[in-house]
Amino acid sequence: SNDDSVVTLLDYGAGNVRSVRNAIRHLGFQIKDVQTPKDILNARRLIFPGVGAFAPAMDVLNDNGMGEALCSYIQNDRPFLGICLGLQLLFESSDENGPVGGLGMIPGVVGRFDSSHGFRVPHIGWNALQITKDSEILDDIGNRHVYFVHSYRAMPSNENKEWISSTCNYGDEFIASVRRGNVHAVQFHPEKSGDVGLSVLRRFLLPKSSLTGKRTEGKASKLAKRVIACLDVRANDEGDLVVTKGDQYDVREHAEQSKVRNLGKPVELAGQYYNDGADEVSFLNITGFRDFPLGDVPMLQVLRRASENVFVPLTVGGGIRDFTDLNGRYYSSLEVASEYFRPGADKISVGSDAVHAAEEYLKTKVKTGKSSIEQISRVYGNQAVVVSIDPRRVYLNDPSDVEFKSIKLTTPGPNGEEYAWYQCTINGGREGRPIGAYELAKAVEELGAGEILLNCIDCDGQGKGFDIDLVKMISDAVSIPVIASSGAGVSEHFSDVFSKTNASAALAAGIFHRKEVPVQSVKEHLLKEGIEVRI
Ligand code: 1PR
Repeated sequence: SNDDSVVTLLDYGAGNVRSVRNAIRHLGFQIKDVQTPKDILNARRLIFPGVGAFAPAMDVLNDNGMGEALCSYIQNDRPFLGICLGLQLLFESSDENGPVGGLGMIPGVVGRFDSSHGFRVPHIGWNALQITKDSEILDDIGNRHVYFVHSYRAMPSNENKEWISSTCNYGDEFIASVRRGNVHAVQFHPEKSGDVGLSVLRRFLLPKSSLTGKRTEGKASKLAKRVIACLDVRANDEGDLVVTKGDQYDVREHAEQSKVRNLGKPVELAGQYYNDGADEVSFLNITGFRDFPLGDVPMLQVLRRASENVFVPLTVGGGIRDFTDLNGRYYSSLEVASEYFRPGADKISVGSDAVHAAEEYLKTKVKTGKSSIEQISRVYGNQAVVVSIDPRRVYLNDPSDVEFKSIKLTTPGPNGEEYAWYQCTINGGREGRPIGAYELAKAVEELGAGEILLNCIDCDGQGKGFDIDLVKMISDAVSIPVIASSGAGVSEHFSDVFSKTNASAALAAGIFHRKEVPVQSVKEHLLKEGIEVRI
């Protein structure tokens, strides 16, 4: 095509590249999908957002001549932008379920992050970059943060140093971007990195002559602590999807004839939180345990519309499990999750079904591969699977009264109890199960969860702060990132949870919906306290 507004996209169908499509469209470009190797050779500019695992991606490229076309396109110095796995595939090989051979354009082996020095894997979140050479597409970044999500990375060496345009630190120094002539690739996700990320795409897409501004220096930063806005969504009594918020999971108004509390429209609020600087937005379909989520067309519509304007990661949860509908048609939890990924979710969150899976796994010690966590992480990667834990405190006088891990409380219980264990619940807190938050967290990590969203029913909606004892126990027990949730009332609660625990992120709902504390004030407070955040 000769049309300057057309971008060719290589999407081999392994996962969700909807956010890349949304970002390209948002910048005013049209997308032409690669169907044959010839489409690659004829592209004016090509974007390759690699998704999924390394080996299956290479299989697709090797099977149909796409890989060969890609190599010749790159060797001819044609405009190219690889994203995430689209960077890794350019290297010689990867250790991901391997060694597996890559396209071999850049010397080096892609290896797994070493989690032994306390660095959680996957590497999820926002870092600033050490920009090492003129890269043009990174010119607007400076000291601002970009979003990463990956467990494997390429490392700088003498053999590949002429390719490197920026690096980043996470345990080791790794390659954040490469550039040679018109060929660019980035390990981070520009389509999920807010304004800064959109500027990277814009600089790649627009002709050089139309670009202004000059390169700003950047210095690598630590991984930033994330601030997440959460929208609990359900249909109200009129059947409209609304953002609601409970007190200890009770979402009904107490005065007004028990109506579902309505705090706004999901798409609008998501857009507002994005503009306010939220690092991520989560939607929890809180009646998903009861209703069939795929019957919930409005929820899919909410995701589709939100993802058109929100360029940070979106998580969606509620009702992810194997399901048989009224007509007897069976849907695997993977199919249910795929329906959420397709309209724009970057991660899905599993609640009740994770509890069942963990109980089963602890009983049998066998990984069947059939749980929703295993099914979804196998196809979309661990980083796409969040487990939402909904525990309730059970006070104890004597920790040996239960078989579950208990903790000595900082503040004793109502009858002076010094200990508590945290009982997992399902179905929105309605049913307690014989498993503790600690046991669940460890089990789901082994099953392949990439992150834990740690709620606490006792603290939910109370505005008295996060349950520091609980967050500390869980974030010390696992090596995947933990999101602290429930109870935020003021900015200080965020600095408290980050300074006293190993939480990677903190999530709040009520204070943002009621406009008591804007996201921006939380960020400014954290910055003032010397905590690394994305501003
Ligand atoms: O079990 O896989 O169908 O998933 C259901 C999901 O819906 C779970 O993630 C569960 O946490 C959530 N959920 C179910 N019922 C409710 C409810 O409130 N009645 N909401 C519910 C959970 C908790 C947090 C909340 C924080 C912060 N919401 O997400 O946003 O506690 O609130 P705060 O800052 O106002 O204190 P499945």
